[in-house]
Amino acid sequence: MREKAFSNSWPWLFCILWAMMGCSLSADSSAAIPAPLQPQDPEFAEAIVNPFGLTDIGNNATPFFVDIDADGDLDFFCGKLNGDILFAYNLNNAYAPSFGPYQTNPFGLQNVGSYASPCFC
Ligand SMILES: [Ca+2]
Ligand SMILES: [Ca+2]
Repeated sequence: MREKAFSNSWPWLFCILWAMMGCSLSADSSAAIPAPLQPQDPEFAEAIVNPFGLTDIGNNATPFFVDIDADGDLDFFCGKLNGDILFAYNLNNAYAPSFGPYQTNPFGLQNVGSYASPCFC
């Protein structure tokens, strides 16, 4: 009987220890953990226009990035409203991309008439 009473007291003992630890942790952790950001208070860095050497190619641009030369970085394809597809190699690397000059309809691609939208699967 005494053994059973002892085993029944473990949950209570655990709760008491947990509460004691929780009290000390909550006092320390409240100062260390910053308040979570709220969705209504986002902070954005200043906008960068045409980064990585890419320039404005007009309305209805449909960019797509794929590693066409298998060198480990993504290269740039972009469909145009007039049906052309522009292409630029990533001349740097995957971590700091820098794109070369645009080529129009390379690799045997042809103008598709309007609203070109390249996609690689
Ligand atoms: Ca590449
Ligand atoms: Ca490259």
